[in-house]
Amino acid sequence: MAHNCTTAYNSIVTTQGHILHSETYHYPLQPGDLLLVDAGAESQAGWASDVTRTYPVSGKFSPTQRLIYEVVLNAQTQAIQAIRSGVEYQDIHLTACHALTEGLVELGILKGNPTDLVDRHIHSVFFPHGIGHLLGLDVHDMEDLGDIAGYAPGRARTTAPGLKYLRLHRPLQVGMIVTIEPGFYQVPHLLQDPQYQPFINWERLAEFADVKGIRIEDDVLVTPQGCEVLTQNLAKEIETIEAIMK
Ligand SMILES: [Mn+2]
Repeated sequence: MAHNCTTAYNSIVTTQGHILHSETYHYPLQPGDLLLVDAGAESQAGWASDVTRTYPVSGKFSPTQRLIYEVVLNAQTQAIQAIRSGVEYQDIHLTACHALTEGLVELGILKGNPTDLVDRHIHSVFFPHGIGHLLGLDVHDMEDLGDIAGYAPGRARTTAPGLKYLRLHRPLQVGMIVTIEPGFYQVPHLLQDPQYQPFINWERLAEFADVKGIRIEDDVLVTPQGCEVLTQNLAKEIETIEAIMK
């Protein structure tokens, strides 16, 4: 508002981060909660931004929140580092899926070999959406036209659980702006899905009950040299967030 912007879409501000696209705010903030804030400005000329951060209501992440946050942040960092012209956006998505899965195996939440787990789309139990989308005059730019802009000619959505929500399936080009927004969510109906059961360590997962949903989202411009994170000034490291909240 200070810069004469409006919101680019209905903000998601919630302690129930596992409810994707929730636009209701009926939950009082409790000290142990995480507050997920997905809110972006739209400039006077109509250009959209799309940013998500996840904050500990108390000002300090709990040890379990910290562990999962670091896994999500590492997945996001690895995905951003892989961005350059010519790279398939789907491979950026898979880079994040792999990093996330590897982290969850290391924490003892998922059982198995990370590469096998991603091949079998098991990561989608905790990360059930795509890594991001095109950003422009609309927040999901051109999606009102279906996948015409998002999918290269001859490509169509798959039905595979780990890929079907991918909103962009093209090689990246200089000048594109994409979002990179991996997350971790405990969605009850997905956790109950039989296909995932053999791969989840329930006893271990129960220790992470205070992590309902974490997402970290930045807007990234593809440049001739690689990429530029346009939203990098908004803190996302645990130490920085806790210092600001102090
Ligand atoms: Mn987004």
